[in-house]
Amino acid sequence: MKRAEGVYVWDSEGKKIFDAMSGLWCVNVGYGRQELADAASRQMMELPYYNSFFQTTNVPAVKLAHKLSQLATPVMGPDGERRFDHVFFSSSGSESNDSNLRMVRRYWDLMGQPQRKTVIARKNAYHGSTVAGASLGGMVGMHEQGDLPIPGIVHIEQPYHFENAHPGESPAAFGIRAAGWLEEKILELGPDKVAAFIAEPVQGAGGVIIPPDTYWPEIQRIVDQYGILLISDEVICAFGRLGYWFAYQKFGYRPDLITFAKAVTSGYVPLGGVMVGNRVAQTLIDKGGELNHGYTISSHPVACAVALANLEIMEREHLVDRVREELAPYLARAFHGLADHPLVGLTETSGLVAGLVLVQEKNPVKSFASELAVGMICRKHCFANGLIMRAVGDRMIIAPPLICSLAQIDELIRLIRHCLDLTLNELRQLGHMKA
Ligand code: PXG
Repeated sequence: MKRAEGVYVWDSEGKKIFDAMSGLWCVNVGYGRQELADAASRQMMELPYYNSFFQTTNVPAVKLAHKLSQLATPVMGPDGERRFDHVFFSSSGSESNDSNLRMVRRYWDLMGQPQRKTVIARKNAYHGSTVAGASLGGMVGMHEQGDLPIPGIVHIEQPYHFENAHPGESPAAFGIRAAGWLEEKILELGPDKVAAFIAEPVQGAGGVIIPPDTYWPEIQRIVDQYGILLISDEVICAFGRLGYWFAYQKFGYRPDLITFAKAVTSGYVPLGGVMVGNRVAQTLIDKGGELNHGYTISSHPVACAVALANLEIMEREHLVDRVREELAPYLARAFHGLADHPLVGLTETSGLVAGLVLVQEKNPVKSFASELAVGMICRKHCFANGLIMRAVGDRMIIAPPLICSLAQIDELIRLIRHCLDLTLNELRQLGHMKA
């Protein structure tokens, strides 16, 4: 890719492409924002770098931590208020989840329960590419390379109704049953051995897997009952993607740790981090003293300055409210309109993420043989026709920038339909679909 503006990127042959993936789920304010370049340049001249070890910090980092803690509004629960007054900065989602694993284990050591080591995660989850990130993630293809997961990380099945529900099981009933897999795993391991549960509010890289409404409340009940920490990995879902600053606000649960990265700077410069809830923060600080953890680039002043400017744009342009009130309902209506296409077996949206499943037959549903890699056929047509849409198996997914106009959403849906038609034609020619 060579250059970009708004929701479009241009490749090295000069071809204009609708970037319906916001880069990689991150360019929420769109491309070409002068303000972000200015913020970086100003900060580079004022203080390009200083470390945050040895009791030092820098002005943009303090301001950004304060801003983020205001956006991560407190939630009330049976054990009191969960507040997010502390932020640990890193440069990526992976490093943030590595930090989470260390903080969680340190927390339980300080609580006098060092045997609580195991973190429960989910199959098909994505939590990063470092050793801890890939171990927490549930991607078989990553586990196969490098002898992962590391000990002390186990996985339960994902809440994917389309694949994992019993015939005729309602989404509501399935959501409760899927959350129950967490309870089963806790009981199997022994509740006094379990440190935390980590999950994405909506699984992104796994193919936009949207849990039924009943799932998160039941997960909250279970983590409360067994007293385990809850890590909400919001690397994709935070900063307006689902119509809220943070996704726990949409689903109404109470995380202890919130992973963020990507759209905190709209991807313009690398920055990630963890919002550390009061339960963990107080223990780490009051009982633990110094936490021997940090990166050279933690709290990078330029990254923090760009993040502040990015959040300012989002506030000034009311992007989060706009997603929730206008764009998400508009996209949902338009995207569900694709369900009449012969290839489309399911359409789902949440905020500004959406996924559809390519199927060979719709009634009853018959999936394509996986060797056909039908998603890759569709993706090839998308790329060739000016549309970036991701394929995850047979699921085609999008996460467009939050600055999309309604006309651009219409344009996006037209492009998707056109590429579905081309895919259908190719599959017919190959004899995999009835003419
Ligand atoms: N958690 C989640 C939920 C993510 O989506 C990470 C952690 C890791 O962040 P870093 O910054 O270390 O990459 C991610 C990253 C895909 C894809 O195929 C998604 C991600 C990364 C690479 C590919 O959709 N998400």
